[in-house]
Amino acid sequence: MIYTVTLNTAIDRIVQIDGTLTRKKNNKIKDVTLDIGGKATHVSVVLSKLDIPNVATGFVGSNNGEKLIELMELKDVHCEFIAQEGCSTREAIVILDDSGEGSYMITEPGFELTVQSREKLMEKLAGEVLRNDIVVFAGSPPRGLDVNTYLEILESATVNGGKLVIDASGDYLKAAISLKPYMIKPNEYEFQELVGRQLNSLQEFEMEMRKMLDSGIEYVIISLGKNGSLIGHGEKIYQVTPPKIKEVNDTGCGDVFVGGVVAGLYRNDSLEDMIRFATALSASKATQNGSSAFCLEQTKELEEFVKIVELGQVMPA
Ligand code: TA6
Repeated sequence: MIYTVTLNTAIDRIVQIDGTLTRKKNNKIKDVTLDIGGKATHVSVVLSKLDIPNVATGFVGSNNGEKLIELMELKDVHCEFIAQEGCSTREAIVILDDSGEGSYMITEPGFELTVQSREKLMEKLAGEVLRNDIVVFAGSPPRGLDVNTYLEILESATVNGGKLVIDASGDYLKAAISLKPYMIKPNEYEFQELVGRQLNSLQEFEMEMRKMLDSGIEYVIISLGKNGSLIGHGEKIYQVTPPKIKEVNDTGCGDVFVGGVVAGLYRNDSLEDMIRFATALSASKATQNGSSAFCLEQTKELEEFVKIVELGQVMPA
């Protein structure tokens, strides 16, 4: 089974502005829609779309959590969230305009977890996650959750041999590394923060990635936004360039990419097939308005335009 855990779920309010968002001007709204937010939730959307069994868990607030669950069930995601009484799931405001320069994202901090809520989640994960189940933790931690408690939650998913996939940042990512996760997916800035220095060339990234892989992390994936990703597994490190598309909304692209990678792992795809699929899927997401929207037919078409180059290869003379 695959579990996706969103500790700080969100409902995305996608606000489409007429023209370019400008300060000191009455910016007119063209359209407002609600979509799934919170990162690991998006991974579940991808898996469910591909008929891959998965459980979406984490926390919602009892005041409006039903709305998020409704949005997820519309996309056939099986939800087992823990609802904390008297709290509201946060809103993430995503502003799109006609500038073609990407979205603005403004996120609320979310509610503080009670000890009871987090114990419920830990019991659930410790009791249900079996050996070799994949458990994806993605997104920001809830307000006030300290690093040690975050680590305890992660550990609860590993007691019976669950494999951790971590999309986190800062001290939380650093702490997660101590558990030798199966996969990490920082962006380029988060990775540099993790290794504690600025990396000035592809070779420097490659070197640090190799150290991480040698330390026992199976997959080290660095997302580079529009520039694609660096993907390392075993001895191999690839530089991946996505296809050119007309970007509409970049929000959620990284999460959908993780969903594509996890789907590839579940299907036992070759590394190259997995990379190609996840990258094309994420590119398809960027062409859509919604933060959890993508198109599988378009993904198929985009796959052939994904460029994959293996790093560290000695070129024939
Ligand atoms: O990556 C996009 C997204 O999942 C949005 O849908 C939004 O809800 C946000 O990220 C939440 O990110 P955060 O880092 O605050 O957990």
